[in-house]
This record gives sequence, C-alpha cells and structure tokens, in this order.
Amino acid sequence: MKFANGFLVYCLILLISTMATAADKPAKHPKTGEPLVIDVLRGTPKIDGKLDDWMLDLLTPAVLDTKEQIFNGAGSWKNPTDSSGKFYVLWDDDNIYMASVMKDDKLSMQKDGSGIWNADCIEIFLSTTKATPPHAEHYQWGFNPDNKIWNWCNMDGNGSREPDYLKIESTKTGDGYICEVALEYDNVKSLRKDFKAGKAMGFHPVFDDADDGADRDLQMTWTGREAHDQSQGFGQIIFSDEAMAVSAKQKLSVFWSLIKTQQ
Ligand SMILES: [Ca+2]
Ligand SMILES: [Ca+2]
Repeated sequence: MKFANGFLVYCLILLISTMATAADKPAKHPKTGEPLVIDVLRGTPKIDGKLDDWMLDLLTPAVLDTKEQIFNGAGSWKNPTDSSGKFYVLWDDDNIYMASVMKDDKLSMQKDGSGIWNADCIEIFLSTTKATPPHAEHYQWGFNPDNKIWNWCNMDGNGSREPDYLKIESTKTGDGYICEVALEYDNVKSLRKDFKAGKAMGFHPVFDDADDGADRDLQMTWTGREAHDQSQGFGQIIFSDEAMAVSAKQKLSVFWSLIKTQQ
C-alpha cells in the first residue's frame, strides 16, 4: 500500500510538472514555427520619441510583418509598407521600456479613450506564461502616435482607465511612426515578482491599422491569434542581467580582436 501511495504521488508530480512545462512554452510564429521569445537587456532610455539611446542593432525585436499574423482584415493588407512593426524591449530597476517602430503608409488616429484600438494603435500584453482561456491572466495597454494611452485588461482589477503611470513620446516618421514607452512595473502588481533576471513573462505585441479616418481595417498580432487569446500561450520575454551598453562593448572588443587576428 505504501508503494502504491508513493507511486501515486510520483505520478501526480509527473503530471503536474508536465502540465507546467507545457503551459510554460511560448507560442510559435504562425509562418515559421519558431518559438516567439526575445531577451530583454538592461538599459534606461530617455522617453523623448527618439531612439538614438536604443542600440537597436544589438536587440532582438518581436516582428509583426507577415500575412499569417493578421488576425482580421487580411483582405485590406497589402504588404509590410502598408503596416508592420518591430517591438523592442529593455528594462531597469523600475521600468520596462518599449520602442515600437512602425511602418504605416497612412496615419489615422480619430478615436479616443477606450476606443483607440479602433484606429492606428499599438496594444501590448504582459501576462503569466500560462496557456489559459482568453481574458484570463494578462494586462493590456494601448497607445498611438498622438500619445493617446489606455489600459483595458488589468489583473489587479484596476483597468478600463487612462493609466497615469505609463509615459509615452512618439514621433511620426516619413513611413510610419515610433512610440517610446516606459511602464513602471510597481503598477503591474500581479506580475511584480516576475520582473527578475532569468524570469520569463508572457508578451504579446499587437497593432491595429486604419487608413481613412473611419474604423480599424486590420489587426496583426505576434501569434496570429486574437489579441487576448492566451489559450495557447503568448510569446515570451526573458529578462537578462546583461546591460545593453556592456553588450555593445563586448561586440566592439570581438570586432577589434578579429581585426588583430587578421593583421
Ligand atoms: Ca529615447
Ligand atoms: Ca494606418
């Protein structure tokens, strides 16, 4: 009987750990099948709508630029010049920073408040790494190139309002726009313990595109699924202890040692 009990406990542990592993896996890219994971280096950019303080070449962005990632409105999407985006992330002791570099050939932001999703808009989700049904374990913020901001989903029950803790500065470029954002993560209470080096967090960047001043024409998401659809997990960010500046220095020293070797 003792053996049977032990075996039962063993099976239970195995089952739970299998479930946890399955749930912890990031979603896959709908076209390439690659896992959607990016590392987040340490850095403190100034929120001014300029990305000269981001070493973009050293960072891996989440990229949204294929028709397979269109959740709705595929018929109205022409190519990446019409609308596509790269989403870079950094962090420090207090904030998580996001630089969204968007291509968008026609800007249209005639919506306000909770309706900003229905025009040109970026939506960012942070979540647990669990695969759970929609609207379950995530936060959802939105912002646009007119610096309008909103928080819809909120795991602390504090959503459906303009968040006073989200800083944004945007720049309209010739072929789209840039949004530089800082989010103080003391305001992300339910995930606060996961802002730690080595930890993974669910991440789902999404954009909405409108062209003619009316409603949204299309939505593209990192996973290709509906923005809130966490049922198969989102992509993930992994917080690294490596500083963006140190990483740059290392790259430079590798470069010089290569030059030396070649001499
Ligand atoms: Ca900046
Ligand atoms: Ca647009």
